[in-house]
This record gives sequence, structure tokens and C-alpha cells, in this order.
Amino acid sequence: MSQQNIIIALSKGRIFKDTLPLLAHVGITPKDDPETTRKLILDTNHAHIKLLILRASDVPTYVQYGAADLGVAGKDVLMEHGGEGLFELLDLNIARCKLMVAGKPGSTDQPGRLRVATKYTHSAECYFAEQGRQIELIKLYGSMELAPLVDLSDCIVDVVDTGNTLRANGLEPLLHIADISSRLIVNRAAQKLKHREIADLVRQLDEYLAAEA
Ligand code: PRT
Ligand code: MG
Repeated sequence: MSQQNIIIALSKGRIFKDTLPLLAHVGITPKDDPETTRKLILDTNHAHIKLLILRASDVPTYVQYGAADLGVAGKDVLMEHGGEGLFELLDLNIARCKLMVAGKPGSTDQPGRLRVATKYTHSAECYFAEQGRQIELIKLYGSMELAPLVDLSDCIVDVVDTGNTLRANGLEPLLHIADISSRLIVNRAAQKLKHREIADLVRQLDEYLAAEA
């Protein structure tokens, strides 16, 4: 039986770096390094397996529409996307961080409507609705830490790892929204049509992750 093509969507930076050892374990080696090549489609040592290099927040979209069969995306990105048409196959336990409300100490204690600056508008809306708190959302695309410093907002919602970026700007993590790690995702069509290849890959990755844990 001939092997079906498998396209895996990834982002460069920490997700690519942390996914490389996982791919190596299942015998997949990219032919180029996305940090140095300008190519957005990377060949691998297997003719039927290619990697797409995307903006982290675009990975779920490429997989949802079938432009990629599989993808590696942070749970923060998946929560924001909504997960329509996607299945989470594995928690890869990489690129771990926490989705947090952050700000100057005590900034969420004030009564009334909180002004929340974030790129995670959906997650922020859900979280504060659950808490029964009225907020005003201010959509940003980056450098969220700046917003409370210039009084654009009372607080921010962002992912935090070491907390160094917050600290360097006089902010601190205040409220925990979710623990985040990256997930292997698939769309319904690939799951059905490429079941054998994907199940094989998932089994090997799962064994590796279990041994690492
Ligand atoms: O950069 P771009 O806008 O293209 O997209 P992105 O920032 O979403 O991508 P990328 O590659 O930075 O992150 C990909 C995924 O890694 C995210 O979706 C998260 O699931 C996960 N991840 C893990 C993180 C971090 N740790 C992290 N620390 N994503 C971002 N950060 C940021 C953090 O917000 C802070 O600004 O890194 C900065 C340093 O963090 P501290 O707390 O260690 O100082
Ligand atoms: Mg980034």
C-alpha cells in the first residue's frame, strides 16, 4: 500500500524547537531550519511528510480547512480559535506556560468595570464572565505589558512563563486562568482518510511522551 502524504503545521520559535526532538523520535528530520531558511514548506527525510511554517495563531486555521493534516498549537491558541473542526490527539507537554491576568499589584481589586487589554479576547471574555465580572475589552496584538503602564488598561491577559517580562515592567501575575501546553491537532478528514499513518505517528509519540513523563 502506498503511503499518504502528511502535512504538519508548526510555528517557528519555541514550538518548532520543542517539537524537533519529538519528530526525531518518530524518525522525521526537516531538511531546513526555519530560523535560517525563508522557505515556508519544509521537506523532511520522508518524501511523503512536509512541514508548514506558520504564525502560531494560524496553525488551527490551516488544519481546520485541511491545508494541513496535523498541527502543533498552544492550548491558548486553540482556546482562542474555538477548536471548530479540530480534534486534540495528544498533549505534547511542550512550550508550557500559564494564561494569567496580570497587572500592577491590586489592580484587579477595584470595584466596577475592569479594562482588560489582550490578544486573548475570547478567553478573557469567558474567564471574566464566569467570575461574574464586567469588563471592557481592549484588543491588542502584542506588547501587552505596556497597556497598564500607560493607563490604557487596568490589567492584561497574557501567557506567562518565567514572569520575567512582567517583573521587568513592574507587573505581576494576579489571577490564574489556565495551564497551557502544546497539543497535536488533526482535522476530521485527515483523521479518516489517513488513519493508518496518523495512528502510527500518535502511537509512537505517545510511547515517547509516556517514557519522558
Ligand atoms: O510571536 P507571534 O505573535 O508570531 O506568536 P506567538 O507569540 O503566539 O508565538 P510564540 O512562538 O511566541 O509562542 C507560541 C506558543 O508558545 C504560545 O501560543 C504558547 O502556547 C507557548 N508559550 C510558552 C509562550 C510562552 N511560553 C511565553 N513565555 N508564548 C509566549 N510567551 C511570551 C510571554 O507572553 C512573554 O511576553 O514570552 C514572553 C516571555 O515570557 P516570560 O514570562 O518568561 O517572561
Ligand atoms: Mg511571540
